[in-house]
Amino acid sequence: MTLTHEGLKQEFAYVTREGERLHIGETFERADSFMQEVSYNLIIGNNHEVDRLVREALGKGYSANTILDDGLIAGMAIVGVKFRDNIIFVPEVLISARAMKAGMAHLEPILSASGVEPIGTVIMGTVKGDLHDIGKNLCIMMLRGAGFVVHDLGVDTKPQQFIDAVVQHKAQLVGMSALLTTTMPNMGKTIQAFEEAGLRDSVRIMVGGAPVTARFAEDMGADGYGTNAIECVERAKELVGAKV
Ligand code: B12
Repeated sequence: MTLTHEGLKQEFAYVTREGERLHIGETFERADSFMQEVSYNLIIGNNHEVDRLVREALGKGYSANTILDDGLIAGMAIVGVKFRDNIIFVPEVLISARAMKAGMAHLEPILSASGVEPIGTVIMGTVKGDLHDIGKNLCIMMLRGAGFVVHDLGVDTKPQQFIDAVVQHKAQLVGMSALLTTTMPNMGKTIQAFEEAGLRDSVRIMVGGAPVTARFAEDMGADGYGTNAIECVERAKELVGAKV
């Protein structure tokens, strides 16, 4: 693997599990030294530098997708590993999340700009008890870019809030995000609430978030599942019957 950035080499040393070394290593394999610089600054939480580098990268002709995947998300993968292994704690993760947002602020208008007719209305939210919103926000960005109208309910969204929003906006689709194994069951509870309200047949429901699996999605009665923002868009298109 070609890791040219000295700081990132040291950060990668925190990734010790075989599968993770392979997966994260593959991303850095295709990331050039400039994208590695973006990742490194995200990991150390330097939001001003991430802001500057992302602007510079766009100026140099890097695509928004490349910067997102090979710079920002790749860096966040190492942040996740360090957080899990107690090398860093909540404050450091929040500082990296702030750096991620600084970079995403430049990418969002590009990823969202499509100018196409709306192909459907989606209600998106992170489920009750869960405050993670970076992945959900990425999905929203990509859905808007693909021509969906999206109403964002934010984090810690109760089942009734999803139901009220669907009724208010006459939405065809609901997207739920969960990042904690303890909040995943709240997706199933929200689906149940739609059933109890007599609205289950009038709406399609998709779910996602790092711990969610296809099996779990199926068991709880969701209509679709996706592992990333691209799949979120693909699922949304399938579920509203649009051409993928
Ligand atoms: C950033 C972060 C935080 C930040 C959140 C900031 C924010 N504004 O989001 C803060 C510091 C607040 C935080 C807090 C906590 N966190 Co946290 N956090 C993370 C971290 C490092 C990154 C998550 C992230 O943003 N990933 C990047 C995004 C792009 O990926 P993603 O969310 O998976 O989203 C993608 C896909 O999943 C998919 N997707 C997402 N949603 C949807 C929806 C649909 C419909 C579809 C189709 C697809 C889809 O598309 C997205 C884009 O590609 C993860 C570790 C990790 N690597 O996942 C831990 C992690 C999720 N956190 C964890 C924990 C334990 C916590 C805390 C309980 C810690 C504590 N002791 O307080 C609290 C819980 C707070 C709460 N009530 O929610 C654990 C969860 C473990 C578990 N098994 O449940 C993790 C896995 C860390 C770990 N390895 O231990 N966290």
